Amino acid sequence: MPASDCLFCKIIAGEIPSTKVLETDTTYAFRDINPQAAVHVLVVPRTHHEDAEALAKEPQQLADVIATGVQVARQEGIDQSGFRLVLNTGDDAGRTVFHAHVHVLGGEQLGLFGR
Ligand code: D5M
Repeated sequence: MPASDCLFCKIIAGEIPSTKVLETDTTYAFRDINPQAAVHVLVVPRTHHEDAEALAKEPQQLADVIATGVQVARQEGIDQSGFRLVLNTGDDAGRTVFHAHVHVLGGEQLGLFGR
């Protein structure tokens, strides 16, 4: 079920432009508008799940999003050099969009976690 006021639902529906990286029956991957690494792609489930907690209740969807993230890394040529999959949840993590999404980051040496 798309949420009518959800940015990423609108991107999936093609109502807001995005730079597609790849898509599957259940997921859509596109370039982050504000890249934090040489490669920064977002992977979203096509169905609206607000956050990681909601997505975790749909194990197949969660698996599909992770599998697409790995496929993105392979397609972008960073699967051998290394990459990071990130799911921000809640205020302390700086989450800004309320449609679950996995960040695929890589293409250069990444900084450490935390502060
Ligand atoms: O990350 C939300 C991410 O979504 C953040 O890295 C910017 C990205 N973003 C926001 N709007 C767009 C559009 N229109 N296209 C592509 N990327 C976008 P979070 O984990 O919620 O902090």
